[in-house]
Amino acid sequence: MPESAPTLADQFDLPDALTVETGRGGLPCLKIDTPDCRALQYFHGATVTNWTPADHAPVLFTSDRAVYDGQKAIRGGVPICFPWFGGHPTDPDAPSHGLVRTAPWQLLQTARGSAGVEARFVHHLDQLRADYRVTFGSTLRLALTVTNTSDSDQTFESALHTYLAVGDAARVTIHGLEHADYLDQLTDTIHPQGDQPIAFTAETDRVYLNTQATCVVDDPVLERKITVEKLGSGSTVVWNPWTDKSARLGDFGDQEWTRMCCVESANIGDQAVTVAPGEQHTTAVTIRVETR
Ligand code: TA6
Repeated sequence: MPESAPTLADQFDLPDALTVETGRGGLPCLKIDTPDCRALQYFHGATVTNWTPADHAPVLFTSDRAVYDGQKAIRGGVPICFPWFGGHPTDPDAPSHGLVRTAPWQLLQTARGSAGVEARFVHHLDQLRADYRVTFGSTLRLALTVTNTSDSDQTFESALHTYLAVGDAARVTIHGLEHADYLDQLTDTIHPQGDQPIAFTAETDRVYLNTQATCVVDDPVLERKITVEKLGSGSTVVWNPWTDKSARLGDFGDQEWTRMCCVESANIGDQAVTVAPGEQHTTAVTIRVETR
């Protein structure tokens, strides 16, 4: 468990920009408040739960029913799926989406830079180290760097499981993945996306394969476009639970599916990453928003 917020504040607070605070559930978090944006990042899972750039409504969605007990993954923002995505490949008792979204991360550094306020967290697993640098400004930059600290090759999956806030999921379109193939996780079958953008008409749970494409979520209700640009990610996951799955999620409101969609920058399956001893791999995501 990280140290208490007050002791961390002395080391990491940045005047007029960032404070270490006690957040929901008594969990420590970083509160960012600058002319460029307001944001929150919890030590739990290093989960960014809010990013609201100046002159815009919140860009990330976090469920009103999210649980902040220091055990469960926070439902919303940007949970980090690592070192596997979804179910563990061999251990049915292992937690879904890996080990780190439900663990406390260690805050290493806070700093101001030209792109905004930066926070650096780290989390150590047995053979891999995860360094996570987030820059909060007029754009949101997320960089997950995995280092192989063992003496043999290590293969991992990852996803920055980004929940985006939208006015009505049934009316958004997601552009950029035209002509990519996707694995439909609901049927375990592969399909071509074709030349049309993605639109939600039912539960949608797709892993787009072997794509480095930038995605644009076009939201006619909030009259904005959210761009998700990525480097070091070969898969993109698009998810909306729609009605029935929403009703089955205890930490998600039955109607909250209308206010969110996930566009996740990932490395899954054939796009899993293998790093040699001492080597590193970085997935970097930049999220920006513009009025339509
Ligand atoms: O990213 C899509 C997905 O894999 C869906 O299958 C759904 O399970 C979602 O992640 C959320 O997973 P969670 O374990 O947080 O409920």
